[in-house]
Amino acid sequence: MSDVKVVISGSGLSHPKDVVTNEELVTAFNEYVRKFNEKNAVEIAEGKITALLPSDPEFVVKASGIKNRYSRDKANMINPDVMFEFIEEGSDDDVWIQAREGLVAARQALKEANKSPEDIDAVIVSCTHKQRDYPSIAVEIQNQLGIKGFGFDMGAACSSASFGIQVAVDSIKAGRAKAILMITPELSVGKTNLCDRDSHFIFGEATTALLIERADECKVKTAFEIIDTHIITSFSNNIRNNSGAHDRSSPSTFNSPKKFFYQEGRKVFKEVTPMVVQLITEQLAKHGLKPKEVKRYWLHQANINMNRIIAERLLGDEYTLERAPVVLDEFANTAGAGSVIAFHRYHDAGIKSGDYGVLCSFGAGYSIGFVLMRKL
Ligand code: CO8
Repeated sequence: MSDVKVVISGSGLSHPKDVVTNEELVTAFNEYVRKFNEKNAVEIAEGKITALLPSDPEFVVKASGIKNRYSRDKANMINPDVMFEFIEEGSDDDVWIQAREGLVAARQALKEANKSPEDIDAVIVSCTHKQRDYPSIAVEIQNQLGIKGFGFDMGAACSSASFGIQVAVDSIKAGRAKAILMITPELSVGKTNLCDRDSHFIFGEATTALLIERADECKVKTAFEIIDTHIITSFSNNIRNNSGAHDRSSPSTFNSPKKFFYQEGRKVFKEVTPMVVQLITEQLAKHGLKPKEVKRYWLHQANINMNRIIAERLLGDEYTLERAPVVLDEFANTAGAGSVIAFHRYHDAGIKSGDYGVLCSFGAGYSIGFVLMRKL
C-alpha cells in the first residue's frame, strides 16, 4: 500500500425529530401484551399458547443504558394495535428518506471539512439495511450532490461504518479517489420486532457521514489522521435476521419473526466483549501503543455495560465516560451509526494535537472493525 496519508476531516449526524421514551415504548408493549393474553385466554389456559410477559422501563435502562430513541413514525410505533414504524416509499422521482437523511449528514461533513461536492470522487453508503436494492442509495446521494466518480452500497451490520472507513482508506491509498463521503444511514426500527420483549427496546434511527480524504488535500487543521484500520469477522448465529432476496417468494416464512432482528443477547455480550478487547490491544501493540495511551475510545453503542467492561479492561483505573463516551441514552442502538455518533459528538473537547483515538464497532457476523486515529 502507498504511503499516502488519509484523514477524517468532517463528520455529520442526522436523526428523526420524534423522541420515544422507554416509558412510552413499554406502555404500548404492555398494552399489546394485555390484549394478546386476553384474546388468547382460552388457549393460554389450555397450555396451547404461552402467555406473553410484560416489559419494564427500569429493566431496559439497567440492562442496556437505553433511555430514548428517535423514530420516524412515533404514532404507529407506540400504538398497541400497530406496533410498527411505517415509512412512505415515495414515487420513483422522489429522493427517498434514506438518501435524504444521508444528504443532511453529508452536507454537515462537507461543511466541517470546508469542501464542496466537486472535491469529492466517491460516495460509499455502508449500513445494515438498505431501503431498496437498486439503484443504490449511494448513487442517489451522489446524484443529488452532483458528484462525479462512483458510488456504491455495502454493509457489515453494526460494523458497517468501520468497514466502510477501511474501504474508503484503501481506495484513497490505491489512488482511486482523493476524497470520499462515507455515509451510514440506519433505518433500524423497520427491522425491530416491537412485539418481542427481548428486543423491542434496542434500536433507534440515526444517520452519520464522514468525509475521508488525502491529508495533502485537507483544508482544516482539526482533522484526524487515520493511522491504521483493521477488520475481522467470525461466523455466529447469535445475531440474525433472515429477511432478504427471497422474502416475497416463500409464503411459509413471509410473516416469520425471523424476518426481524433477533439475538442471543447474553451470548453476544459474553463472546464479543473479550474479542473486542483483544483486537484493540493487539492492533495498538503493532503501533507500540498501550490502551491507556489512547485518549478516547469511540465504541459501538449496543449496551452500556458491555462498553463499560471493554473500556475498564483497556483503561483500568483511568476509565471514565469522557474516555469512552456513551450516546445510548439518547439514541439507543443505531447499528452501524453508533460509534460514529460518539465520534461526531466527542471529537473536539479534551483532545489535543497528537492525541490518539480509537473508533471500534462490533456486531452481527460477528464483525469487528478497528480504526486508529491521531489528531493533526
Ligand atoms: N423487560 C423486563 N424483563 C425482561 C425484558 C424486558 N423487556 N427482557 C428480558 N427480561 C428478563 C428476562 O426474562 C430475564 O429474566 P430471568 O432472569 O427471570 O430469566 C432477565 O430479564 C434477564 O434477561 P437477559 O439475560 O436477556 O438480559 P440481559 O441482562 O442479557 O440484557 C440485552 C439483554 C440488553 C439484550 C443484553 O444481553 C445485550 O445488550 N447484549 C449485547 C447484545 C449486542 O450487543 N448485540 C448487538 C446487536 S446490534 C448488531 O449487531 C447490529 C445488528 C443489525 C441491526 C439491526 C437493526 C434492526
